Amino acid sequence: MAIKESELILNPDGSVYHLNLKPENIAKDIIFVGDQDRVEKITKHFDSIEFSTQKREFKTQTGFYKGKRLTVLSTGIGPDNIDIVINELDALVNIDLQTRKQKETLTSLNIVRVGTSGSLHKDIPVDAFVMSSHGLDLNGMLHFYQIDAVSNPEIEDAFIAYTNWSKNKARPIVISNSKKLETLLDGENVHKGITATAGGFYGPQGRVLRLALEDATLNSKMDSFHFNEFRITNLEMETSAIYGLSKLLGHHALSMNAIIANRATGNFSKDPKAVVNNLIEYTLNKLVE
Ligand code: R1P
Repeated sequence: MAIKESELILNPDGSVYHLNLKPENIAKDIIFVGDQDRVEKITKHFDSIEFSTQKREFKTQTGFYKGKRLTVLSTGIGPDNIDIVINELDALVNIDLQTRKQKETLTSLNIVRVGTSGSLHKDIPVDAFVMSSHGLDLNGMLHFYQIDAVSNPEIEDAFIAYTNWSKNKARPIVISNSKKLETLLDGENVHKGITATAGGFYGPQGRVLRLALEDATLNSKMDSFHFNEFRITNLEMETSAIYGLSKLLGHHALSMNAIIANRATGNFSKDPKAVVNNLIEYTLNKLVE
């Protein structure tokens, strides 16, 4: 059955609706960043750039780094944007946009997020790198999909019991990374742990300005939560959505986080641009190793 025009919206030039991209515009290896201004901080290292476009917060550039074709794409902030980005990227490789039918042979993309994040532990200081072993979904977007095949109920139930998670909030979901990309991007000074993904920056991450929180102790409970060798290392707004949708659609995904804030000590990096640049260079070089 062909997917209707209202469900898979294409622009007049045949590109997908939000990302403004056609199939030939993207590489199979894709770097996600949140901030659209970070795209060129990556592609300035490229040998050449063959394609650039931008619509809203979704800026894309494709080119070559040390001979490898890479696409860099900004997702903007939050899991709602990740729903748009991953579904439209998947459509570009796995749906024939002319016939509007799923292709017989499916393609797996390699997706690496280079993000910024806040650490929850004193021993993961500002300016460190964290690789996300899992995404811990605290926002609920993924519950609109059939997620049983990718979730980890044992860890989720332990987390729900430990934090006395409110029934009024979406059930947390734990999704693991791509082991293939974990091996490729691994390095000596890289911390590893569960990355919690919130659906907001203030209350959903425990920040209080003028509004009281449903559970003011949640961050400290997350800080001390353990499951086997895993602990929750950091808090941001995209990883669990990237891991969940990628796994469901057959893509490989890994999040690399530059720690710019330490929520346990209250410290903020003296030079956040430098730590992000270091992570960009680290990631690019690992991708071509
Ligand atoms: C919030 O300021 C944004 O910064 C973090 C959060 O996940 C959120 O997107 O990541 P990025 O720097 O990758 O956008």
